[in-house]
Amino acid sequence: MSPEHRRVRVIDSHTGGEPTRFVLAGGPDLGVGPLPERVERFRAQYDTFRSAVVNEPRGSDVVVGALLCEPVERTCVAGVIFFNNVGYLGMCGHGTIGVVATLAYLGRLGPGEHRIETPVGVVGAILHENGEVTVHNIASYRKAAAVPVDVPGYGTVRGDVAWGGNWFFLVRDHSMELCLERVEQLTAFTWAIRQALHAHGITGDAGKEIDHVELFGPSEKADSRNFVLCPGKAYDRSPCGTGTSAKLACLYADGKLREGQVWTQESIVGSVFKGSIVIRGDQVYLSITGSAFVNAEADLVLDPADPFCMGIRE
Ligand code: PYC
Repeated sequence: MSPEHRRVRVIDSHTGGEPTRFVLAGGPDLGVGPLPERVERFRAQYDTFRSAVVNEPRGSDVVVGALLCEPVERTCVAGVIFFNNVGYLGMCGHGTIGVVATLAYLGRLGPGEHRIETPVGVVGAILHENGEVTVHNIASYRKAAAVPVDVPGYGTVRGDVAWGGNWFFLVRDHSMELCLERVEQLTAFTWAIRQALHAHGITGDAGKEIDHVELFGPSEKADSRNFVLCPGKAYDRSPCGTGTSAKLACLYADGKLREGQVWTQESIVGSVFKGSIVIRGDQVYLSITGSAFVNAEADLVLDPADPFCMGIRE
């Protein structure tokens, strides 16, 4: 190992099958200040580091990265910036569960209540004695119901536009069977929806792109099964914490979910999150419970002589 080689300390985990690569040391110095500003610095000056960590040949389209940061709020056990194969996430439910399980694995926190700072706000996290983690997400809400969008090759598709820490288009009425064998068709359908939303200027608040598309169907072991297309075209192996938050905000808006009622959301690979809502003022707050397992501790090696050192990018 020469002095030119750079080491990046990571711990990998998965939450319901969806991987999280937690960067503990060797990441870029993003300075101090609010996390949204540090995300912009990350994007503008160190985006190749994002790609080096999660993209091939070290990672894959599915890997979500989490960069450990000094929190601004002293009551927080950690600050975290989530990123993926194409960019940065506001919040990440499965990733937060993975981060808490990893910090517990390292002995940096124990069972009880903790606070984690993310670019979209502080979230609460309870590590239970049995290893499960409950995330208390930021407020979620439905922006618009049953929005029609003309999707080339599929006709008019209706869905709800909702926020759960990321922007989602949630589709209940479709003819697709939600099973692993159909992942290619499901990906093609949801990608076409995403492109149609963009083409028709259908966005979240402040013109924010809707970069997650979520389909729902019946489940044999939960209240619902989903398929979630993530921003970089990978599908979420977990039931998606922010997607489940968006879903429960819509159910509440439709009068189909009461405060405290538990909703179980199954993913396309069969993993399950439990969710419920609490109302504070006129805001809907979600709790999402799931489990994560650490599956690797490693030093990534960044060799400047490697032509794919910073990952394969489109
Ligand atoms: O669990 O919120 C989530 C998530 C977002 C993207 C992938 N997983």
